[in-house]
Amino acid sequence: MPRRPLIGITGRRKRGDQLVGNLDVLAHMPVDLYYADYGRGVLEAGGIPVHLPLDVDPGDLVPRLDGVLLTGGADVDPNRYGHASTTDAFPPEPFRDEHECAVLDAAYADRLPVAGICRGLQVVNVHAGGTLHQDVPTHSGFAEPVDTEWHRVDFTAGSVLGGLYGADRPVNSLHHQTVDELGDGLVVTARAEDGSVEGLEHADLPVVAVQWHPEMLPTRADDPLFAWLVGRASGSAAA
Ligand SMILES: [Mn+2]
Repeated sequence: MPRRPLIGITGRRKRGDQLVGNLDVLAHMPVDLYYADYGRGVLEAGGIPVHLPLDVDPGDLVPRLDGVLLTGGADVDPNRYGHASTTDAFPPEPFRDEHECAVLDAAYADRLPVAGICRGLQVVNVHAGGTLHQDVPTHSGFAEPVDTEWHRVDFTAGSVLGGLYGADRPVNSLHHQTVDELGDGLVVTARAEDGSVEGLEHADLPVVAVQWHPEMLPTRADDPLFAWLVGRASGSAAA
């Protein structure tokens, strides 16, 4: 690979007092963080992960990247898709919603490859005008180890995800929301056995998103989604 592509990784904001063992005097300080396994997946696929701080204007930073990974996290604020909130299990972080929608605006403007994982898939859908089911407990495997194979996913033949993963595969399931109405320009290319949306692609842009967490599975180092993202970001069109 002639040049290892830079992949921007989004994250969330906490307060110092939400970090176990942190100094009391730092309790009010903002902390930006993301789970390192997202970065490891990018590294193992040959890319270089860079964190996108929430205070940076995505319009300034995203055009300097080669690709973007939208990561998991809290619920998208239902106000963003015109619904009243019906759950407080994972309170929204509207600041992050705003930031990630601006990241997508900038990435789409430059046709950068975008991968979404879990909340990332949901942000892609809401950004495109779609809506979410706010609580789907049958997909909330939060009490089991994170690599537990929770349900099967079936992929659409001929789609990007179908090309990456084949006909089907077992996945983990660490989400309590799913896609309801599909956003403009998006195509569902993976579903769980109960019909829930587990994968999306954009009809015209290099955007692929999954509802499960490939970075938490033992197959992470060889996961095709990370390979697709880094491959597209390096211009080698892996899929
Ligand atoms: Mn699921």
